[in-house]
Amino acid sequence: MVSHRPRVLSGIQPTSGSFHLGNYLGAVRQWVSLQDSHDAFYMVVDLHAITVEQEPATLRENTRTSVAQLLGVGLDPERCTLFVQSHVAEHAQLAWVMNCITGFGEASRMTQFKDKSAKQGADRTTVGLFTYPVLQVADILLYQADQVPVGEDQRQHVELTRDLAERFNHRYGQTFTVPNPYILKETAKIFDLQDPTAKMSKSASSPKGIVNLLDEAKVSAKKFKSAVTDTGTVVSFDEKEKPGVSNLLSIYSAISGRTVAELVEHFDGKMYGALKTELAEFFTEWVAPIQERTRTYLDDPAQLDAILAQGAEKARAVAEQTLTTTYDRIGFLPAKR
Ligand code: AQP
Repeated sequence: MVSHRPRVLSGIQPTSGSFHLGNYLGAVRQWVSLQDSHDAFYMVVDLHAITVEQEPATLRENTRTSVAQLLGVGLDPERCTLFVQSHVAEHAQLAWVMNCITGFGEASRMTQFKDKSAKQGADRTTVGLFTYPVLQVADILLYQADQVPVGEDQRQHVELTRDLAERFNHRYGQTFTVPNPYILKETAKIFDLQDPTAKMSKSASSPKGIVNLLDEAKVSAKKFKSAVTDTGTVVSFDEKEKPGVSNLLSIYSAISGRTVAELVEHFDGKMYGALKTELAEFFTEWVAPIQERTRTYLDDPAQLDAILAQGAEKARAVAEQTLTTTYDRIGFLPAKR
């Protein structure tokens, strides 16, 4: 059946044993809500993960845990296409084509590469990390996605996708949909609890500022309670003057569904400690069913495999079509079998 709903595509790396709140609030939560209004394609991007060294058994385990978490937070394989990137060979194939129309200078301007390679040092930085954004371009264009739900840190990569889609279309004729980023302002960037000027990130120097969905709830509660807050005592939302308190309010608002204004009123006359304690308690209750559902999926590997097989088949059907058209436009001879 041909869907006339706009299409969304997004991915998440299996580079950790758990998603953190930044991944969830910045991206994955939107994936769940877009399932009903959009023709949604979501994947665990294991090809992206190997741009830094991965231990094979850990990568396998993290890939399964990522899929289980996506199901645990509410993705429904009947309402979206959920798959693992390496199960669809066309990602790597289209990435090569995209590599060949990307300028070296253009790729060198990607800030995430600059940050990550600076942290890792030249000797440990791979060519794969350099071309990571181009693989991401291929991921998006393969599915002719209209929108890409991601956090703010991915905006530049979606811009690159737009540029390359337009370049290809201009050179070879209309082939790719030019996508738009789908970034929710309120949760575009969740900050580290210990350093509220830096994004919550699994490669942060200390785990104390990162809240993981699958950590024991009491560990996360402790992190909320010892979050760095700001000078003053009044609970108010001011990202410049009160980045710590504002980050806690954004998180609380996003997981509770209450507006920031409502929360500020609720904490009127109370100190920062009250906000931290209440958020820690709320989070504990909120995360329990997610953990429970994730565990249920992890306990049934055969079911996970079946979901992924079905997802890959649906994804391949679209990806094959795009790649065939792309190869033809470029001038590759069709392969006769
Ligand atoms: N702090 C964040 N706030 C909002 N959104 C975020 N995302 C990541 N961190 C935040 C969004 O999560 C999605 C999946 O990202 P990924 O698989 O690329 O994960 P990542 O970027 O590897 O996660 P980290 O923690 O940021 O890892 P490192 O430290 O390795 O860079 C994306 O849509 C991303 O925007």
